[in-house]
Amino acid sequence: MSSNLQALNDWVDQVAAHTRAARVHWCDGSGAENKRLIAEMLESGDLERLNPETHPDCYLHRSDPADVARVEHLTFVCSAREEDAGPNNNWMAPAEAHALMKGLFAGCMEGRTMYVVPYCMGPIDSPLSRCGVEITDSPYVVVNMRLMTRMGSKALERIERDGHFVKGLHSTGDLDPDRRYIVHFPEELSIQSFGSGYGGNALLGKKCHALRIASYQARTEGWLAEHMLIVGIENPEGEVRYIAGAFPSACGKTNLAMLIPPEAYRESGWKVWTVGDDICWLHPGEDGRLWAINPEAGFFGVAPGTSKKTNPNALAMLDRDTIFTNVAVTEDNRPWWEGLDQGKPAKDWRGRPFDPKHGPAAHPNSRFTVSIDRCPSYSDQAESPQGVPIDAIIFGGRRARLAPLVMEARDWNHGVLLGAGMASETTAAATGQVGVVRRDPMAMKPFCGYHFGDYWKHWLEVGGKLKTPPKIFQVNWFRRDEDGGFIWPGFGDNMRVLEWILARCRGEIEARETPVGLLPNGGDINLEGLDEQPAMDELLAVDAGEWREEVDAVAAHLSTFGKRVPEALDAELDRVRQALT
Ligand code: GTP
Ligand code: SPV
Ligand code: MN
Repeated sequence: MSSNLQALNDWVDQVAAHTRAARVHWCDGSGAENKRLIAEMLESGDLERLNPETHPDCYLHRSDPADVARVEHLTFVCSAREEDAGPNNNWMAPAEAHALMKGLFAGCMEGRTMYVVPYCMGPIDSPLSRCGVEITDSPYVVVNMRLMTRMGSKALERIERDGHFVKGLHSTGDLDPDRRYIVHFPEELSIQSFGSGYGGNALLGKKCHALRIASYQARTEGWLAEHMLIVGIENPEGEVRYIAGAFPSACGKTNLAMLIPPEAYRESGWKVWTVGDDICWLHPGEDGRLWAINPEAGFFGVAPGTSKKTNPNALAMLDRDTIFTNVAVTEDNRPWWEGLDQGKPAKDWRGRPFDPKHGPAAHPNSRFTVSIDRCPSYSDQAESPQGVPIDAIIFGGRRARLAPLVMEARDWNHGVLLGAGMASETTAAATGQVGVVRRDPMAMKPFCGYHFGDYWKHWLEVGGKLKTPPKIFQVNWFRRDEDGGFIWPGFGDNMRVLEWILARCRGEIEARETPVGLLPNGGDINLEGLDEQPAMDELLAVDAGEWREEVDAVAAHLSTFGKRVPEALDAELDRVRQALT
């Protein structure tokens, strides 16, 4: 097979020759193809079948123990000029990167099948969608791409119509961490990834294409590619309003995207509709609003912490047609992870008999891959070619202290400052130390394909052109008390905060002005039905002294981006500083 696009055929031929692949397989995305690949992986040991009675068509993949998360220190943006990648990225000169990768890929698929995976990010017929082709030697990547994107013949047809596509080249290589590189060529619209089979390192449609490459394209084309969930909230009158939310990796996007409202809300008719849980492409519409599509078609969600209590919608979709990566298994071969409220682990994520001395049974970054249409709260607007209109954007992070439960920006520019100043405790989603506070602007630190200074300027420009920009909020579900426990119950109860946010968007409720933003008045967050009353005074406090330190820390952070930081952002920060003194 081949395509009727010469550029694609030539590239495939050239890669096949260079990697010395034994066979080339063009993926059509069919059920039969998927079945065949699964059977081969069961045979090779890449996959294990989970309990077919409790979990039909569910499989477990155990990755290499040294390949369990994104590797930010080995991820590069190779723009022609170093300054265009910015201090927020590792940079390598394109020629050097091409030479390095050429060496690594030489002969790396000898004896192996090379898969050509055409995919479409976004609904096949949406003008906002973009396509790519990933060449990979990993059948695990193929079956994941089939769940995560619109993959196969339909995507290829669109690529042939469009005449262009993002080129992604991937090989698991020998999984040697010293020979692992994820490199991006934004100006060439291409990606090369070698030496990892895990998540965002290997499923190139996700972070590599839909964020790093797309953010670069979005800047020149006047839109935004963001690390955001998209959720619709239906009120008792039947009106649905959409919120987009940026939270760093493993900080609650999947959970918020499919939350189940507290009982009292459900009884009065509130409903939640899931559009996306990780990536959001935002386009200014002719009506002067921002419209959002989810470029993905599936979830690659964090398993630990997922339970009937915290995320029943997720649990409901994980009992069939799911690929689990690095979870533990029970005696009767059901998937298991920390926080799951039933069963106990027999084997840990590495396949060893479970022993707490070895650490958690499931890897903290263990994941499930499942098609989004399995989600009980999947929105009927999610496939809409023009997307959904966004009323509010929220920025959140894990902060044990300081950041209040919720706060509204006074206007778009102040909101951009809140996003640029975001900080969060690091998680297991990337290799490195966990639990240290780092600045993660707009939750895009690892994903913005160009200089953050230019990125903030772009944000200001996009907002400046909107007739009705979304209101911007900052939230924090992760405030801790003296004993280290979370003060806010979180999960479904986050609906209480979303209700306040939407009431603000509709101009239905007053807020308290503080130097750092607009906060709820006492009693305005609905706490009805909570067994324990959270310490709201603490959750909504603004300590001027601590905030002055924060403003200094944000200023220091912004200054690391030099002259490209827009003046309007510095001015906004000065305004906050003044207000605090
Ligand atoms: P990525 O897929 O890495 O981008 O992560 P994500 O932002 O989608 O995070 P996810 O929703 O998967 O949550 C990550 C972890 O945070 C899980 O262990 C959740 O159980 C936990 N979590 C999510 N929401 C809340 C919350 O409101 N409160 C608390 N305490 N924990 C939460
Ligand atoms: C994240 O780390 O933000 C993820 C998982 O969503 S990965 O696909 O590995 O990027
Ligand atoms: Mn993510």
